Amino acid sequence: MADGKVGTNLTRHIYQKQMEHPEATGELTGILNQVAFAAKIVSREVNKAGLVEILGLTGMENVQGEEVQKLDDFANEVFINILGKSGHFCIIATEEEAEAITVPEGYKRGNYSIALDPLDGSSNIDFNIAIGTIFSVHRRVTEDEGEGEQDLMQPGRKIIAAGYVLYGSSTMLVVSTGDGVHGFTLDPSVGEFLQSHTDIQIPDKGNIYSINEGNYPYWTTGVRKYIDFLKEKDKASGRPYSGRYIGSMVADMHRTLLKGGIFMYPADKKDPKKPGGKLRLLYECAPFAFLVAHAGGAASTGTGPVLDVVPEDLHQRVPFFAGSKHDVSQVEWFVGKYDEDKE
Ligand code: AHM
Ligand code: MG
Repeated sequence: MADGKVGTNLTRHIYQKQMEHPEATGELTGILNQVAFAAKIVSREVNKAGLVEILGLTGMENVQGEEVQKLDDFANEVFINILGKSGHFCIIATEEEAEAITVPEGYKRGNYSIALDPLDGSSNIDFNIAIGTIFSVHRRVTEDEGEGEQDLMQPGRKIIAAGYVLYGSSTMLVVSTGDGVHGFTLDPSVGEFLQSHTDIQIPDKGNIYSINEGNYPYWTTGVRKYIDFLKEKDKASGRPYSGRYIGSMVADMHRTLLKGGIFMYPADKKDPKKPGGKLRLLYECAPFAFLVAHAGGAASTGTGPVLDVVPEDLHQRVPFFAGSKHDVSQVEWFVGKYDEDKE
């Protein structure tokens, strides 16, 4: 039987942090609670996903005669609904929606903006492989209605809170409000996120690289040479780096945060319409850049910090290299040496 000792849950953790800053308004506590609430609902559906196939296929009716929604559409709606009506936000952008979303009629317009990818890892959703939610929060900079998009178009440097939810073998929420990176694991029996990781720090150097190597022919010379280099004997360990690639950024970055090494999605020449690679600045790269920076790591576009990129478009894509400081500076060196022409 349990001994009755209970760790800290997410709410208490944020509340304690808030007490350390008497000037805090408590809004961040409210924001993270609302994100956690939405994440619990999405987590419940993710866990049932395999059964949906048995009950009725997406877009068709299940046995109760209800329409079964696609999981990513469901997650998108849950987050928009909960966050839009929370009173904390003036504007919301999600990877699923072409335009930013304003607060519904009758609800308070808050002091923050939030950008999120409600369910990242779309290619893994149907296969019982880890997927996730990514989010970042900025303080509102506009005063008037109608100017809202500017509240989203702020660089990662100005993020005040970011995090992700990993729907894996357990559901985890990892978050930073600029005061360390902390992890909470969902105990489904009590419906609470309990603190499981305190002050996550990325090792300065890792021995794992994570990239979709099928794109090798489409990369620049610098990136190709860097990957070739990682396959040579590493001076520190006497063996080449190991490759690990799940294809869900949240899962690959979670491992990178805990074990070190480097996660990459470089620009490639596969699709001329996507010169910045695949990953989106607002929903994927900037939040993770903020988290790795607060865990003692680094995130780069290959030529500079991701945190300094000022968004020009809601759905802008940027090349992304993130993880251990040593590894990120090494890829920057290869890019600097071989990719001056940017091919
Ligand atoms: P998504 O937003 O459509 O899910 O795409 C983003 C995902 C990331 O989670 C992952 O790192 C990447 O796409 C994988 O892409 P690829 O299949 O090209 O390797
Ligand atoms: Mg995504």
